[in-house]
Amino acid sequence: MYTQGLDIPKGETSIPLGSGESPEAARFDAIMAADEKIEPKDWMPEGYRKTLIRQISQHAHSEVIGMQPEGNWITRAPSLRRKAILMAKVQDEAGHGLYLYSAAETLGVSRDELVEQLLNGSAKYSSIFNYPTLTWADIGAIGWLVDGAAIMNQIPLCRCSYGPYARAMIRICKEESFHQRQGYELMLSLARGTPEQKAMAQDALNRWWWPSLMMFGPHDTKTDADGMKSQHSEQSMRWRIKRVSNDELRQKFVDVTVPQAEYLGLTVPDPDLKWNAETGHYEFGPIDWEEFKNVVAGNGPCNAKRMKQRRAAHENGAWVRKAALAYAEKRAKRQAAAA
Ligand code: FAQ
Repeated sequence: MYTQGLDIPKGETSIPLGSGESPEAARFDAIMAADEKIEPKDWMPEGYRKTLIRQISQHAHSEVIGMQPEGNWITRAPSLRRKAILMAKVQDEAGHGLYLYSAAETLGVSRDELVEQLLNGSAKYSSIFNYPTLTWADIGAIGWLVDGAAIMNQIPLCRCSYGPYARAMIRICKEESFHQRQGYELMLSLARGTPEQKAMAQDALNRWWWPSLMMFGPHDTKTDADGMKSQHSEQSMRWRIKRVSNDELRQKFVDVTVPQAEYLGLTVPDPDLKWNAETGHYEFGPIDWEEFKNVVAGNGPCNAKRMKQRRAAHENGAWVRKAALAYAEKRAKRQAAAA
């Protein structure tokens, strides 16, 4: 059974593509070289398959766990319009989880196995969803910053070399774009509202800014004193799973988002933030990787709560899975009898 983590067979990490030793591997290499898609029935290196299962399943888990911080506000949305928008958004996240579990299943792993890995703690989900949504402005900040970061990361995944993942990402990105806009619009309403509402928006930006930068994952190279470095990027980029590195995406996000904060009249909580006219990019202060490691290790503000709620939802949904299975069996029997 597939387990999470860097479980790539020895020797394969240093091989750029399929290795070219067999006709199938040579074909894999040719598909990569032509920048075409690998499909489920194509031969693929074991490391490629495992890397995809790891990334796609972590992504699926993130979408599903990501419903919790926002779901927390559905009953307290300040108007019917805001409630309808939020409900639609949270439902979209569930849909994203489903497309992604389905894409992962094409790699020969079952959804049950993947869910089990999440529930037993061997699979990760995005660090960002372990932070609390304390005020209504947090819903705006999630849409603007978290969905904004998610789109930045996911647009290049539409060109991922694995067909089912790339195709799932195209639809997901369209929906994420609506999510980002509704978040920004919510922040704009608050920023143009009463002084208390503007302060609430600023407070949400203060709390979500740094965790949003952490979402992109560790640095590409070992630049930090604590040695945080992306382990998978190099190989994943050779396999054209990742098309743009963690740091490049983070920088793009900062460059796009800082002017948006200025338009809102809000201050990005980073005293080191400054425009560099020579590079054409914003420079920003150091990321607290200790906080990131701590959250990923399960010790963030809401990890225990998120997993408790996810386990309860799984247990409470057991009858639905049982009923769906019984129905499928009944239909299959009927169809067999009719044939
Ligand atoms: N949190 O070597 P790398 C969303 C782990 S969806 C936790 O750079 P990789 C929509 C990483 O897994 C948000 N762990 O890894 C939404 C690895 O550990 P492992 C999710 C993280 O895979 C909005 C280790 O660190 N998006 O927001 C994180 O090449 C609102 C080393 O890292 C995706 O999953 C993190 N932030 O690059 C929903 C997008 N970052 O597995 C609801 C697809 C890194 O060896 C509401 N995923 N780690 O144990 C990706 O693009 C990549 O997997 C990265 C990480 C970029 C996240």
